[in-house]
Amino acid sequence: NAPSLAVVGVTGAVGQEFLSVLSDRDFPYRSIKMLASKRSAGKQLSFQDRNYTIEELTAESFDGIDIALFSAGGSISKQFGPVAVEKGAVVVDNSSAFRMNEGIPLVIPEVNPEAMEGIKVGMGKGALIANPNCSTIICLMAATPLHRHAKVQRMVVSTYQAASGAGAAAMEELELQTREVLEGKPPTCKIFKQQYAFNLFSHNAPVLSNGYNEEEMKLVKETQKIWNDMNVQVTATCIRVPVMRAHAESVNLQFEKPLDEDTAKDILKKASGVVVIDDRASNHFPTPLGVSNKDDVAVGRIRRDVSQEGNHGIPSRLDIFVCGDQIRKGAALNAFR
Ligand code: 11C
Repeated sequence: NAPSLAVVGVTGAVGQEFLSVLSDRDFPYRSIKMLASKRSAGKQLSFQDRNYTIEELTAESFDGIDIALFSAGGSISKQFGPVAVEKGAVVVDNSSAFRMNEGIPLVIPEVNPEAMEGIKVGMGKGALIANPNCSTIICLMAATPLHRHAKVQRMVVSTYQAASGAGAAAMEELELQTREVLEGKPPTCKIFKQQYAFNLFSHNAPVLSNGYNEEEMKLVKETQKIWNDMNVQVTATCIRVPVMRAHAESVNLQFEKPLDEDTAKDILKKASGVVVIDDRASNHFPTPLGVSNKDDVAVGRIRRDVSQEGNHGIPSRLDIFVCGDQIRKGAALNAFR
């Protein structure tokens, strides 16, 4: 019996991508409820040759729902996630609201599917699964196959994050500002406080007392939870770049055991959800545009870290460069595997 679905935040960038992924994967369902805020309620939405009326999200929205896909921000998840679970739905929540809660599985299906063990859809027994932050998903899709082989001790991540991570309105702002700047007009700054087109800046998440911003600390803490290893050392610098919908990340990995670049390349070529683009001769490597609208994360620039030359010649540090579609693998697709 195919499940009944609810998409919460269906008008947002991730909500729309949930629908694309449902369609692309021919995901079976018997009914689907399109849920959003009061502002969007009553609007029409066409999906798979059917017209739907967007409904206002209320506690009653989840009566008879088997799977609820949430992407409407943390406060909506906090308010309605537990209600949906109480009513027997399996909630996949894309917000940060419950990610670090003990007992809530934080899952990348290719990395730690075991964390979802025991959760069953359509049995009337609700559960909540948290989707990690997009930059964590993209990073760990590439780092985990190597971690399984040689155990990561320390990881240094630098991100180049797209507009889509800040939502559909930020994508519109990037497009509008680009036009404005080219026309010599002052850029409209509504979502971000500063000019975004032809610029880049430190990630817009709040900066914490330790000097890291929240986005950076998500990479630290989510990695430790997903890998179930509180000792793995992670540091990150997160930057917003004027790219539309795919994140790029430079990752330096220090392993416990030796791992040379050829072995690493072979491991990544066999990894599910990963493609290797690493053509040194023609300087061809992953790009955000190249992975846009794609399911797989692309990895390249796989090379030995030369700063370890003095390390008794033991190849145990590598640099890699990863790109992944933020909306698709970084959010919507991750909910489906
Ligand atoms: C970004 N990753 O690219 C962020 C946005 O915890 O789900 C998503 C924040 C989150 O800006």
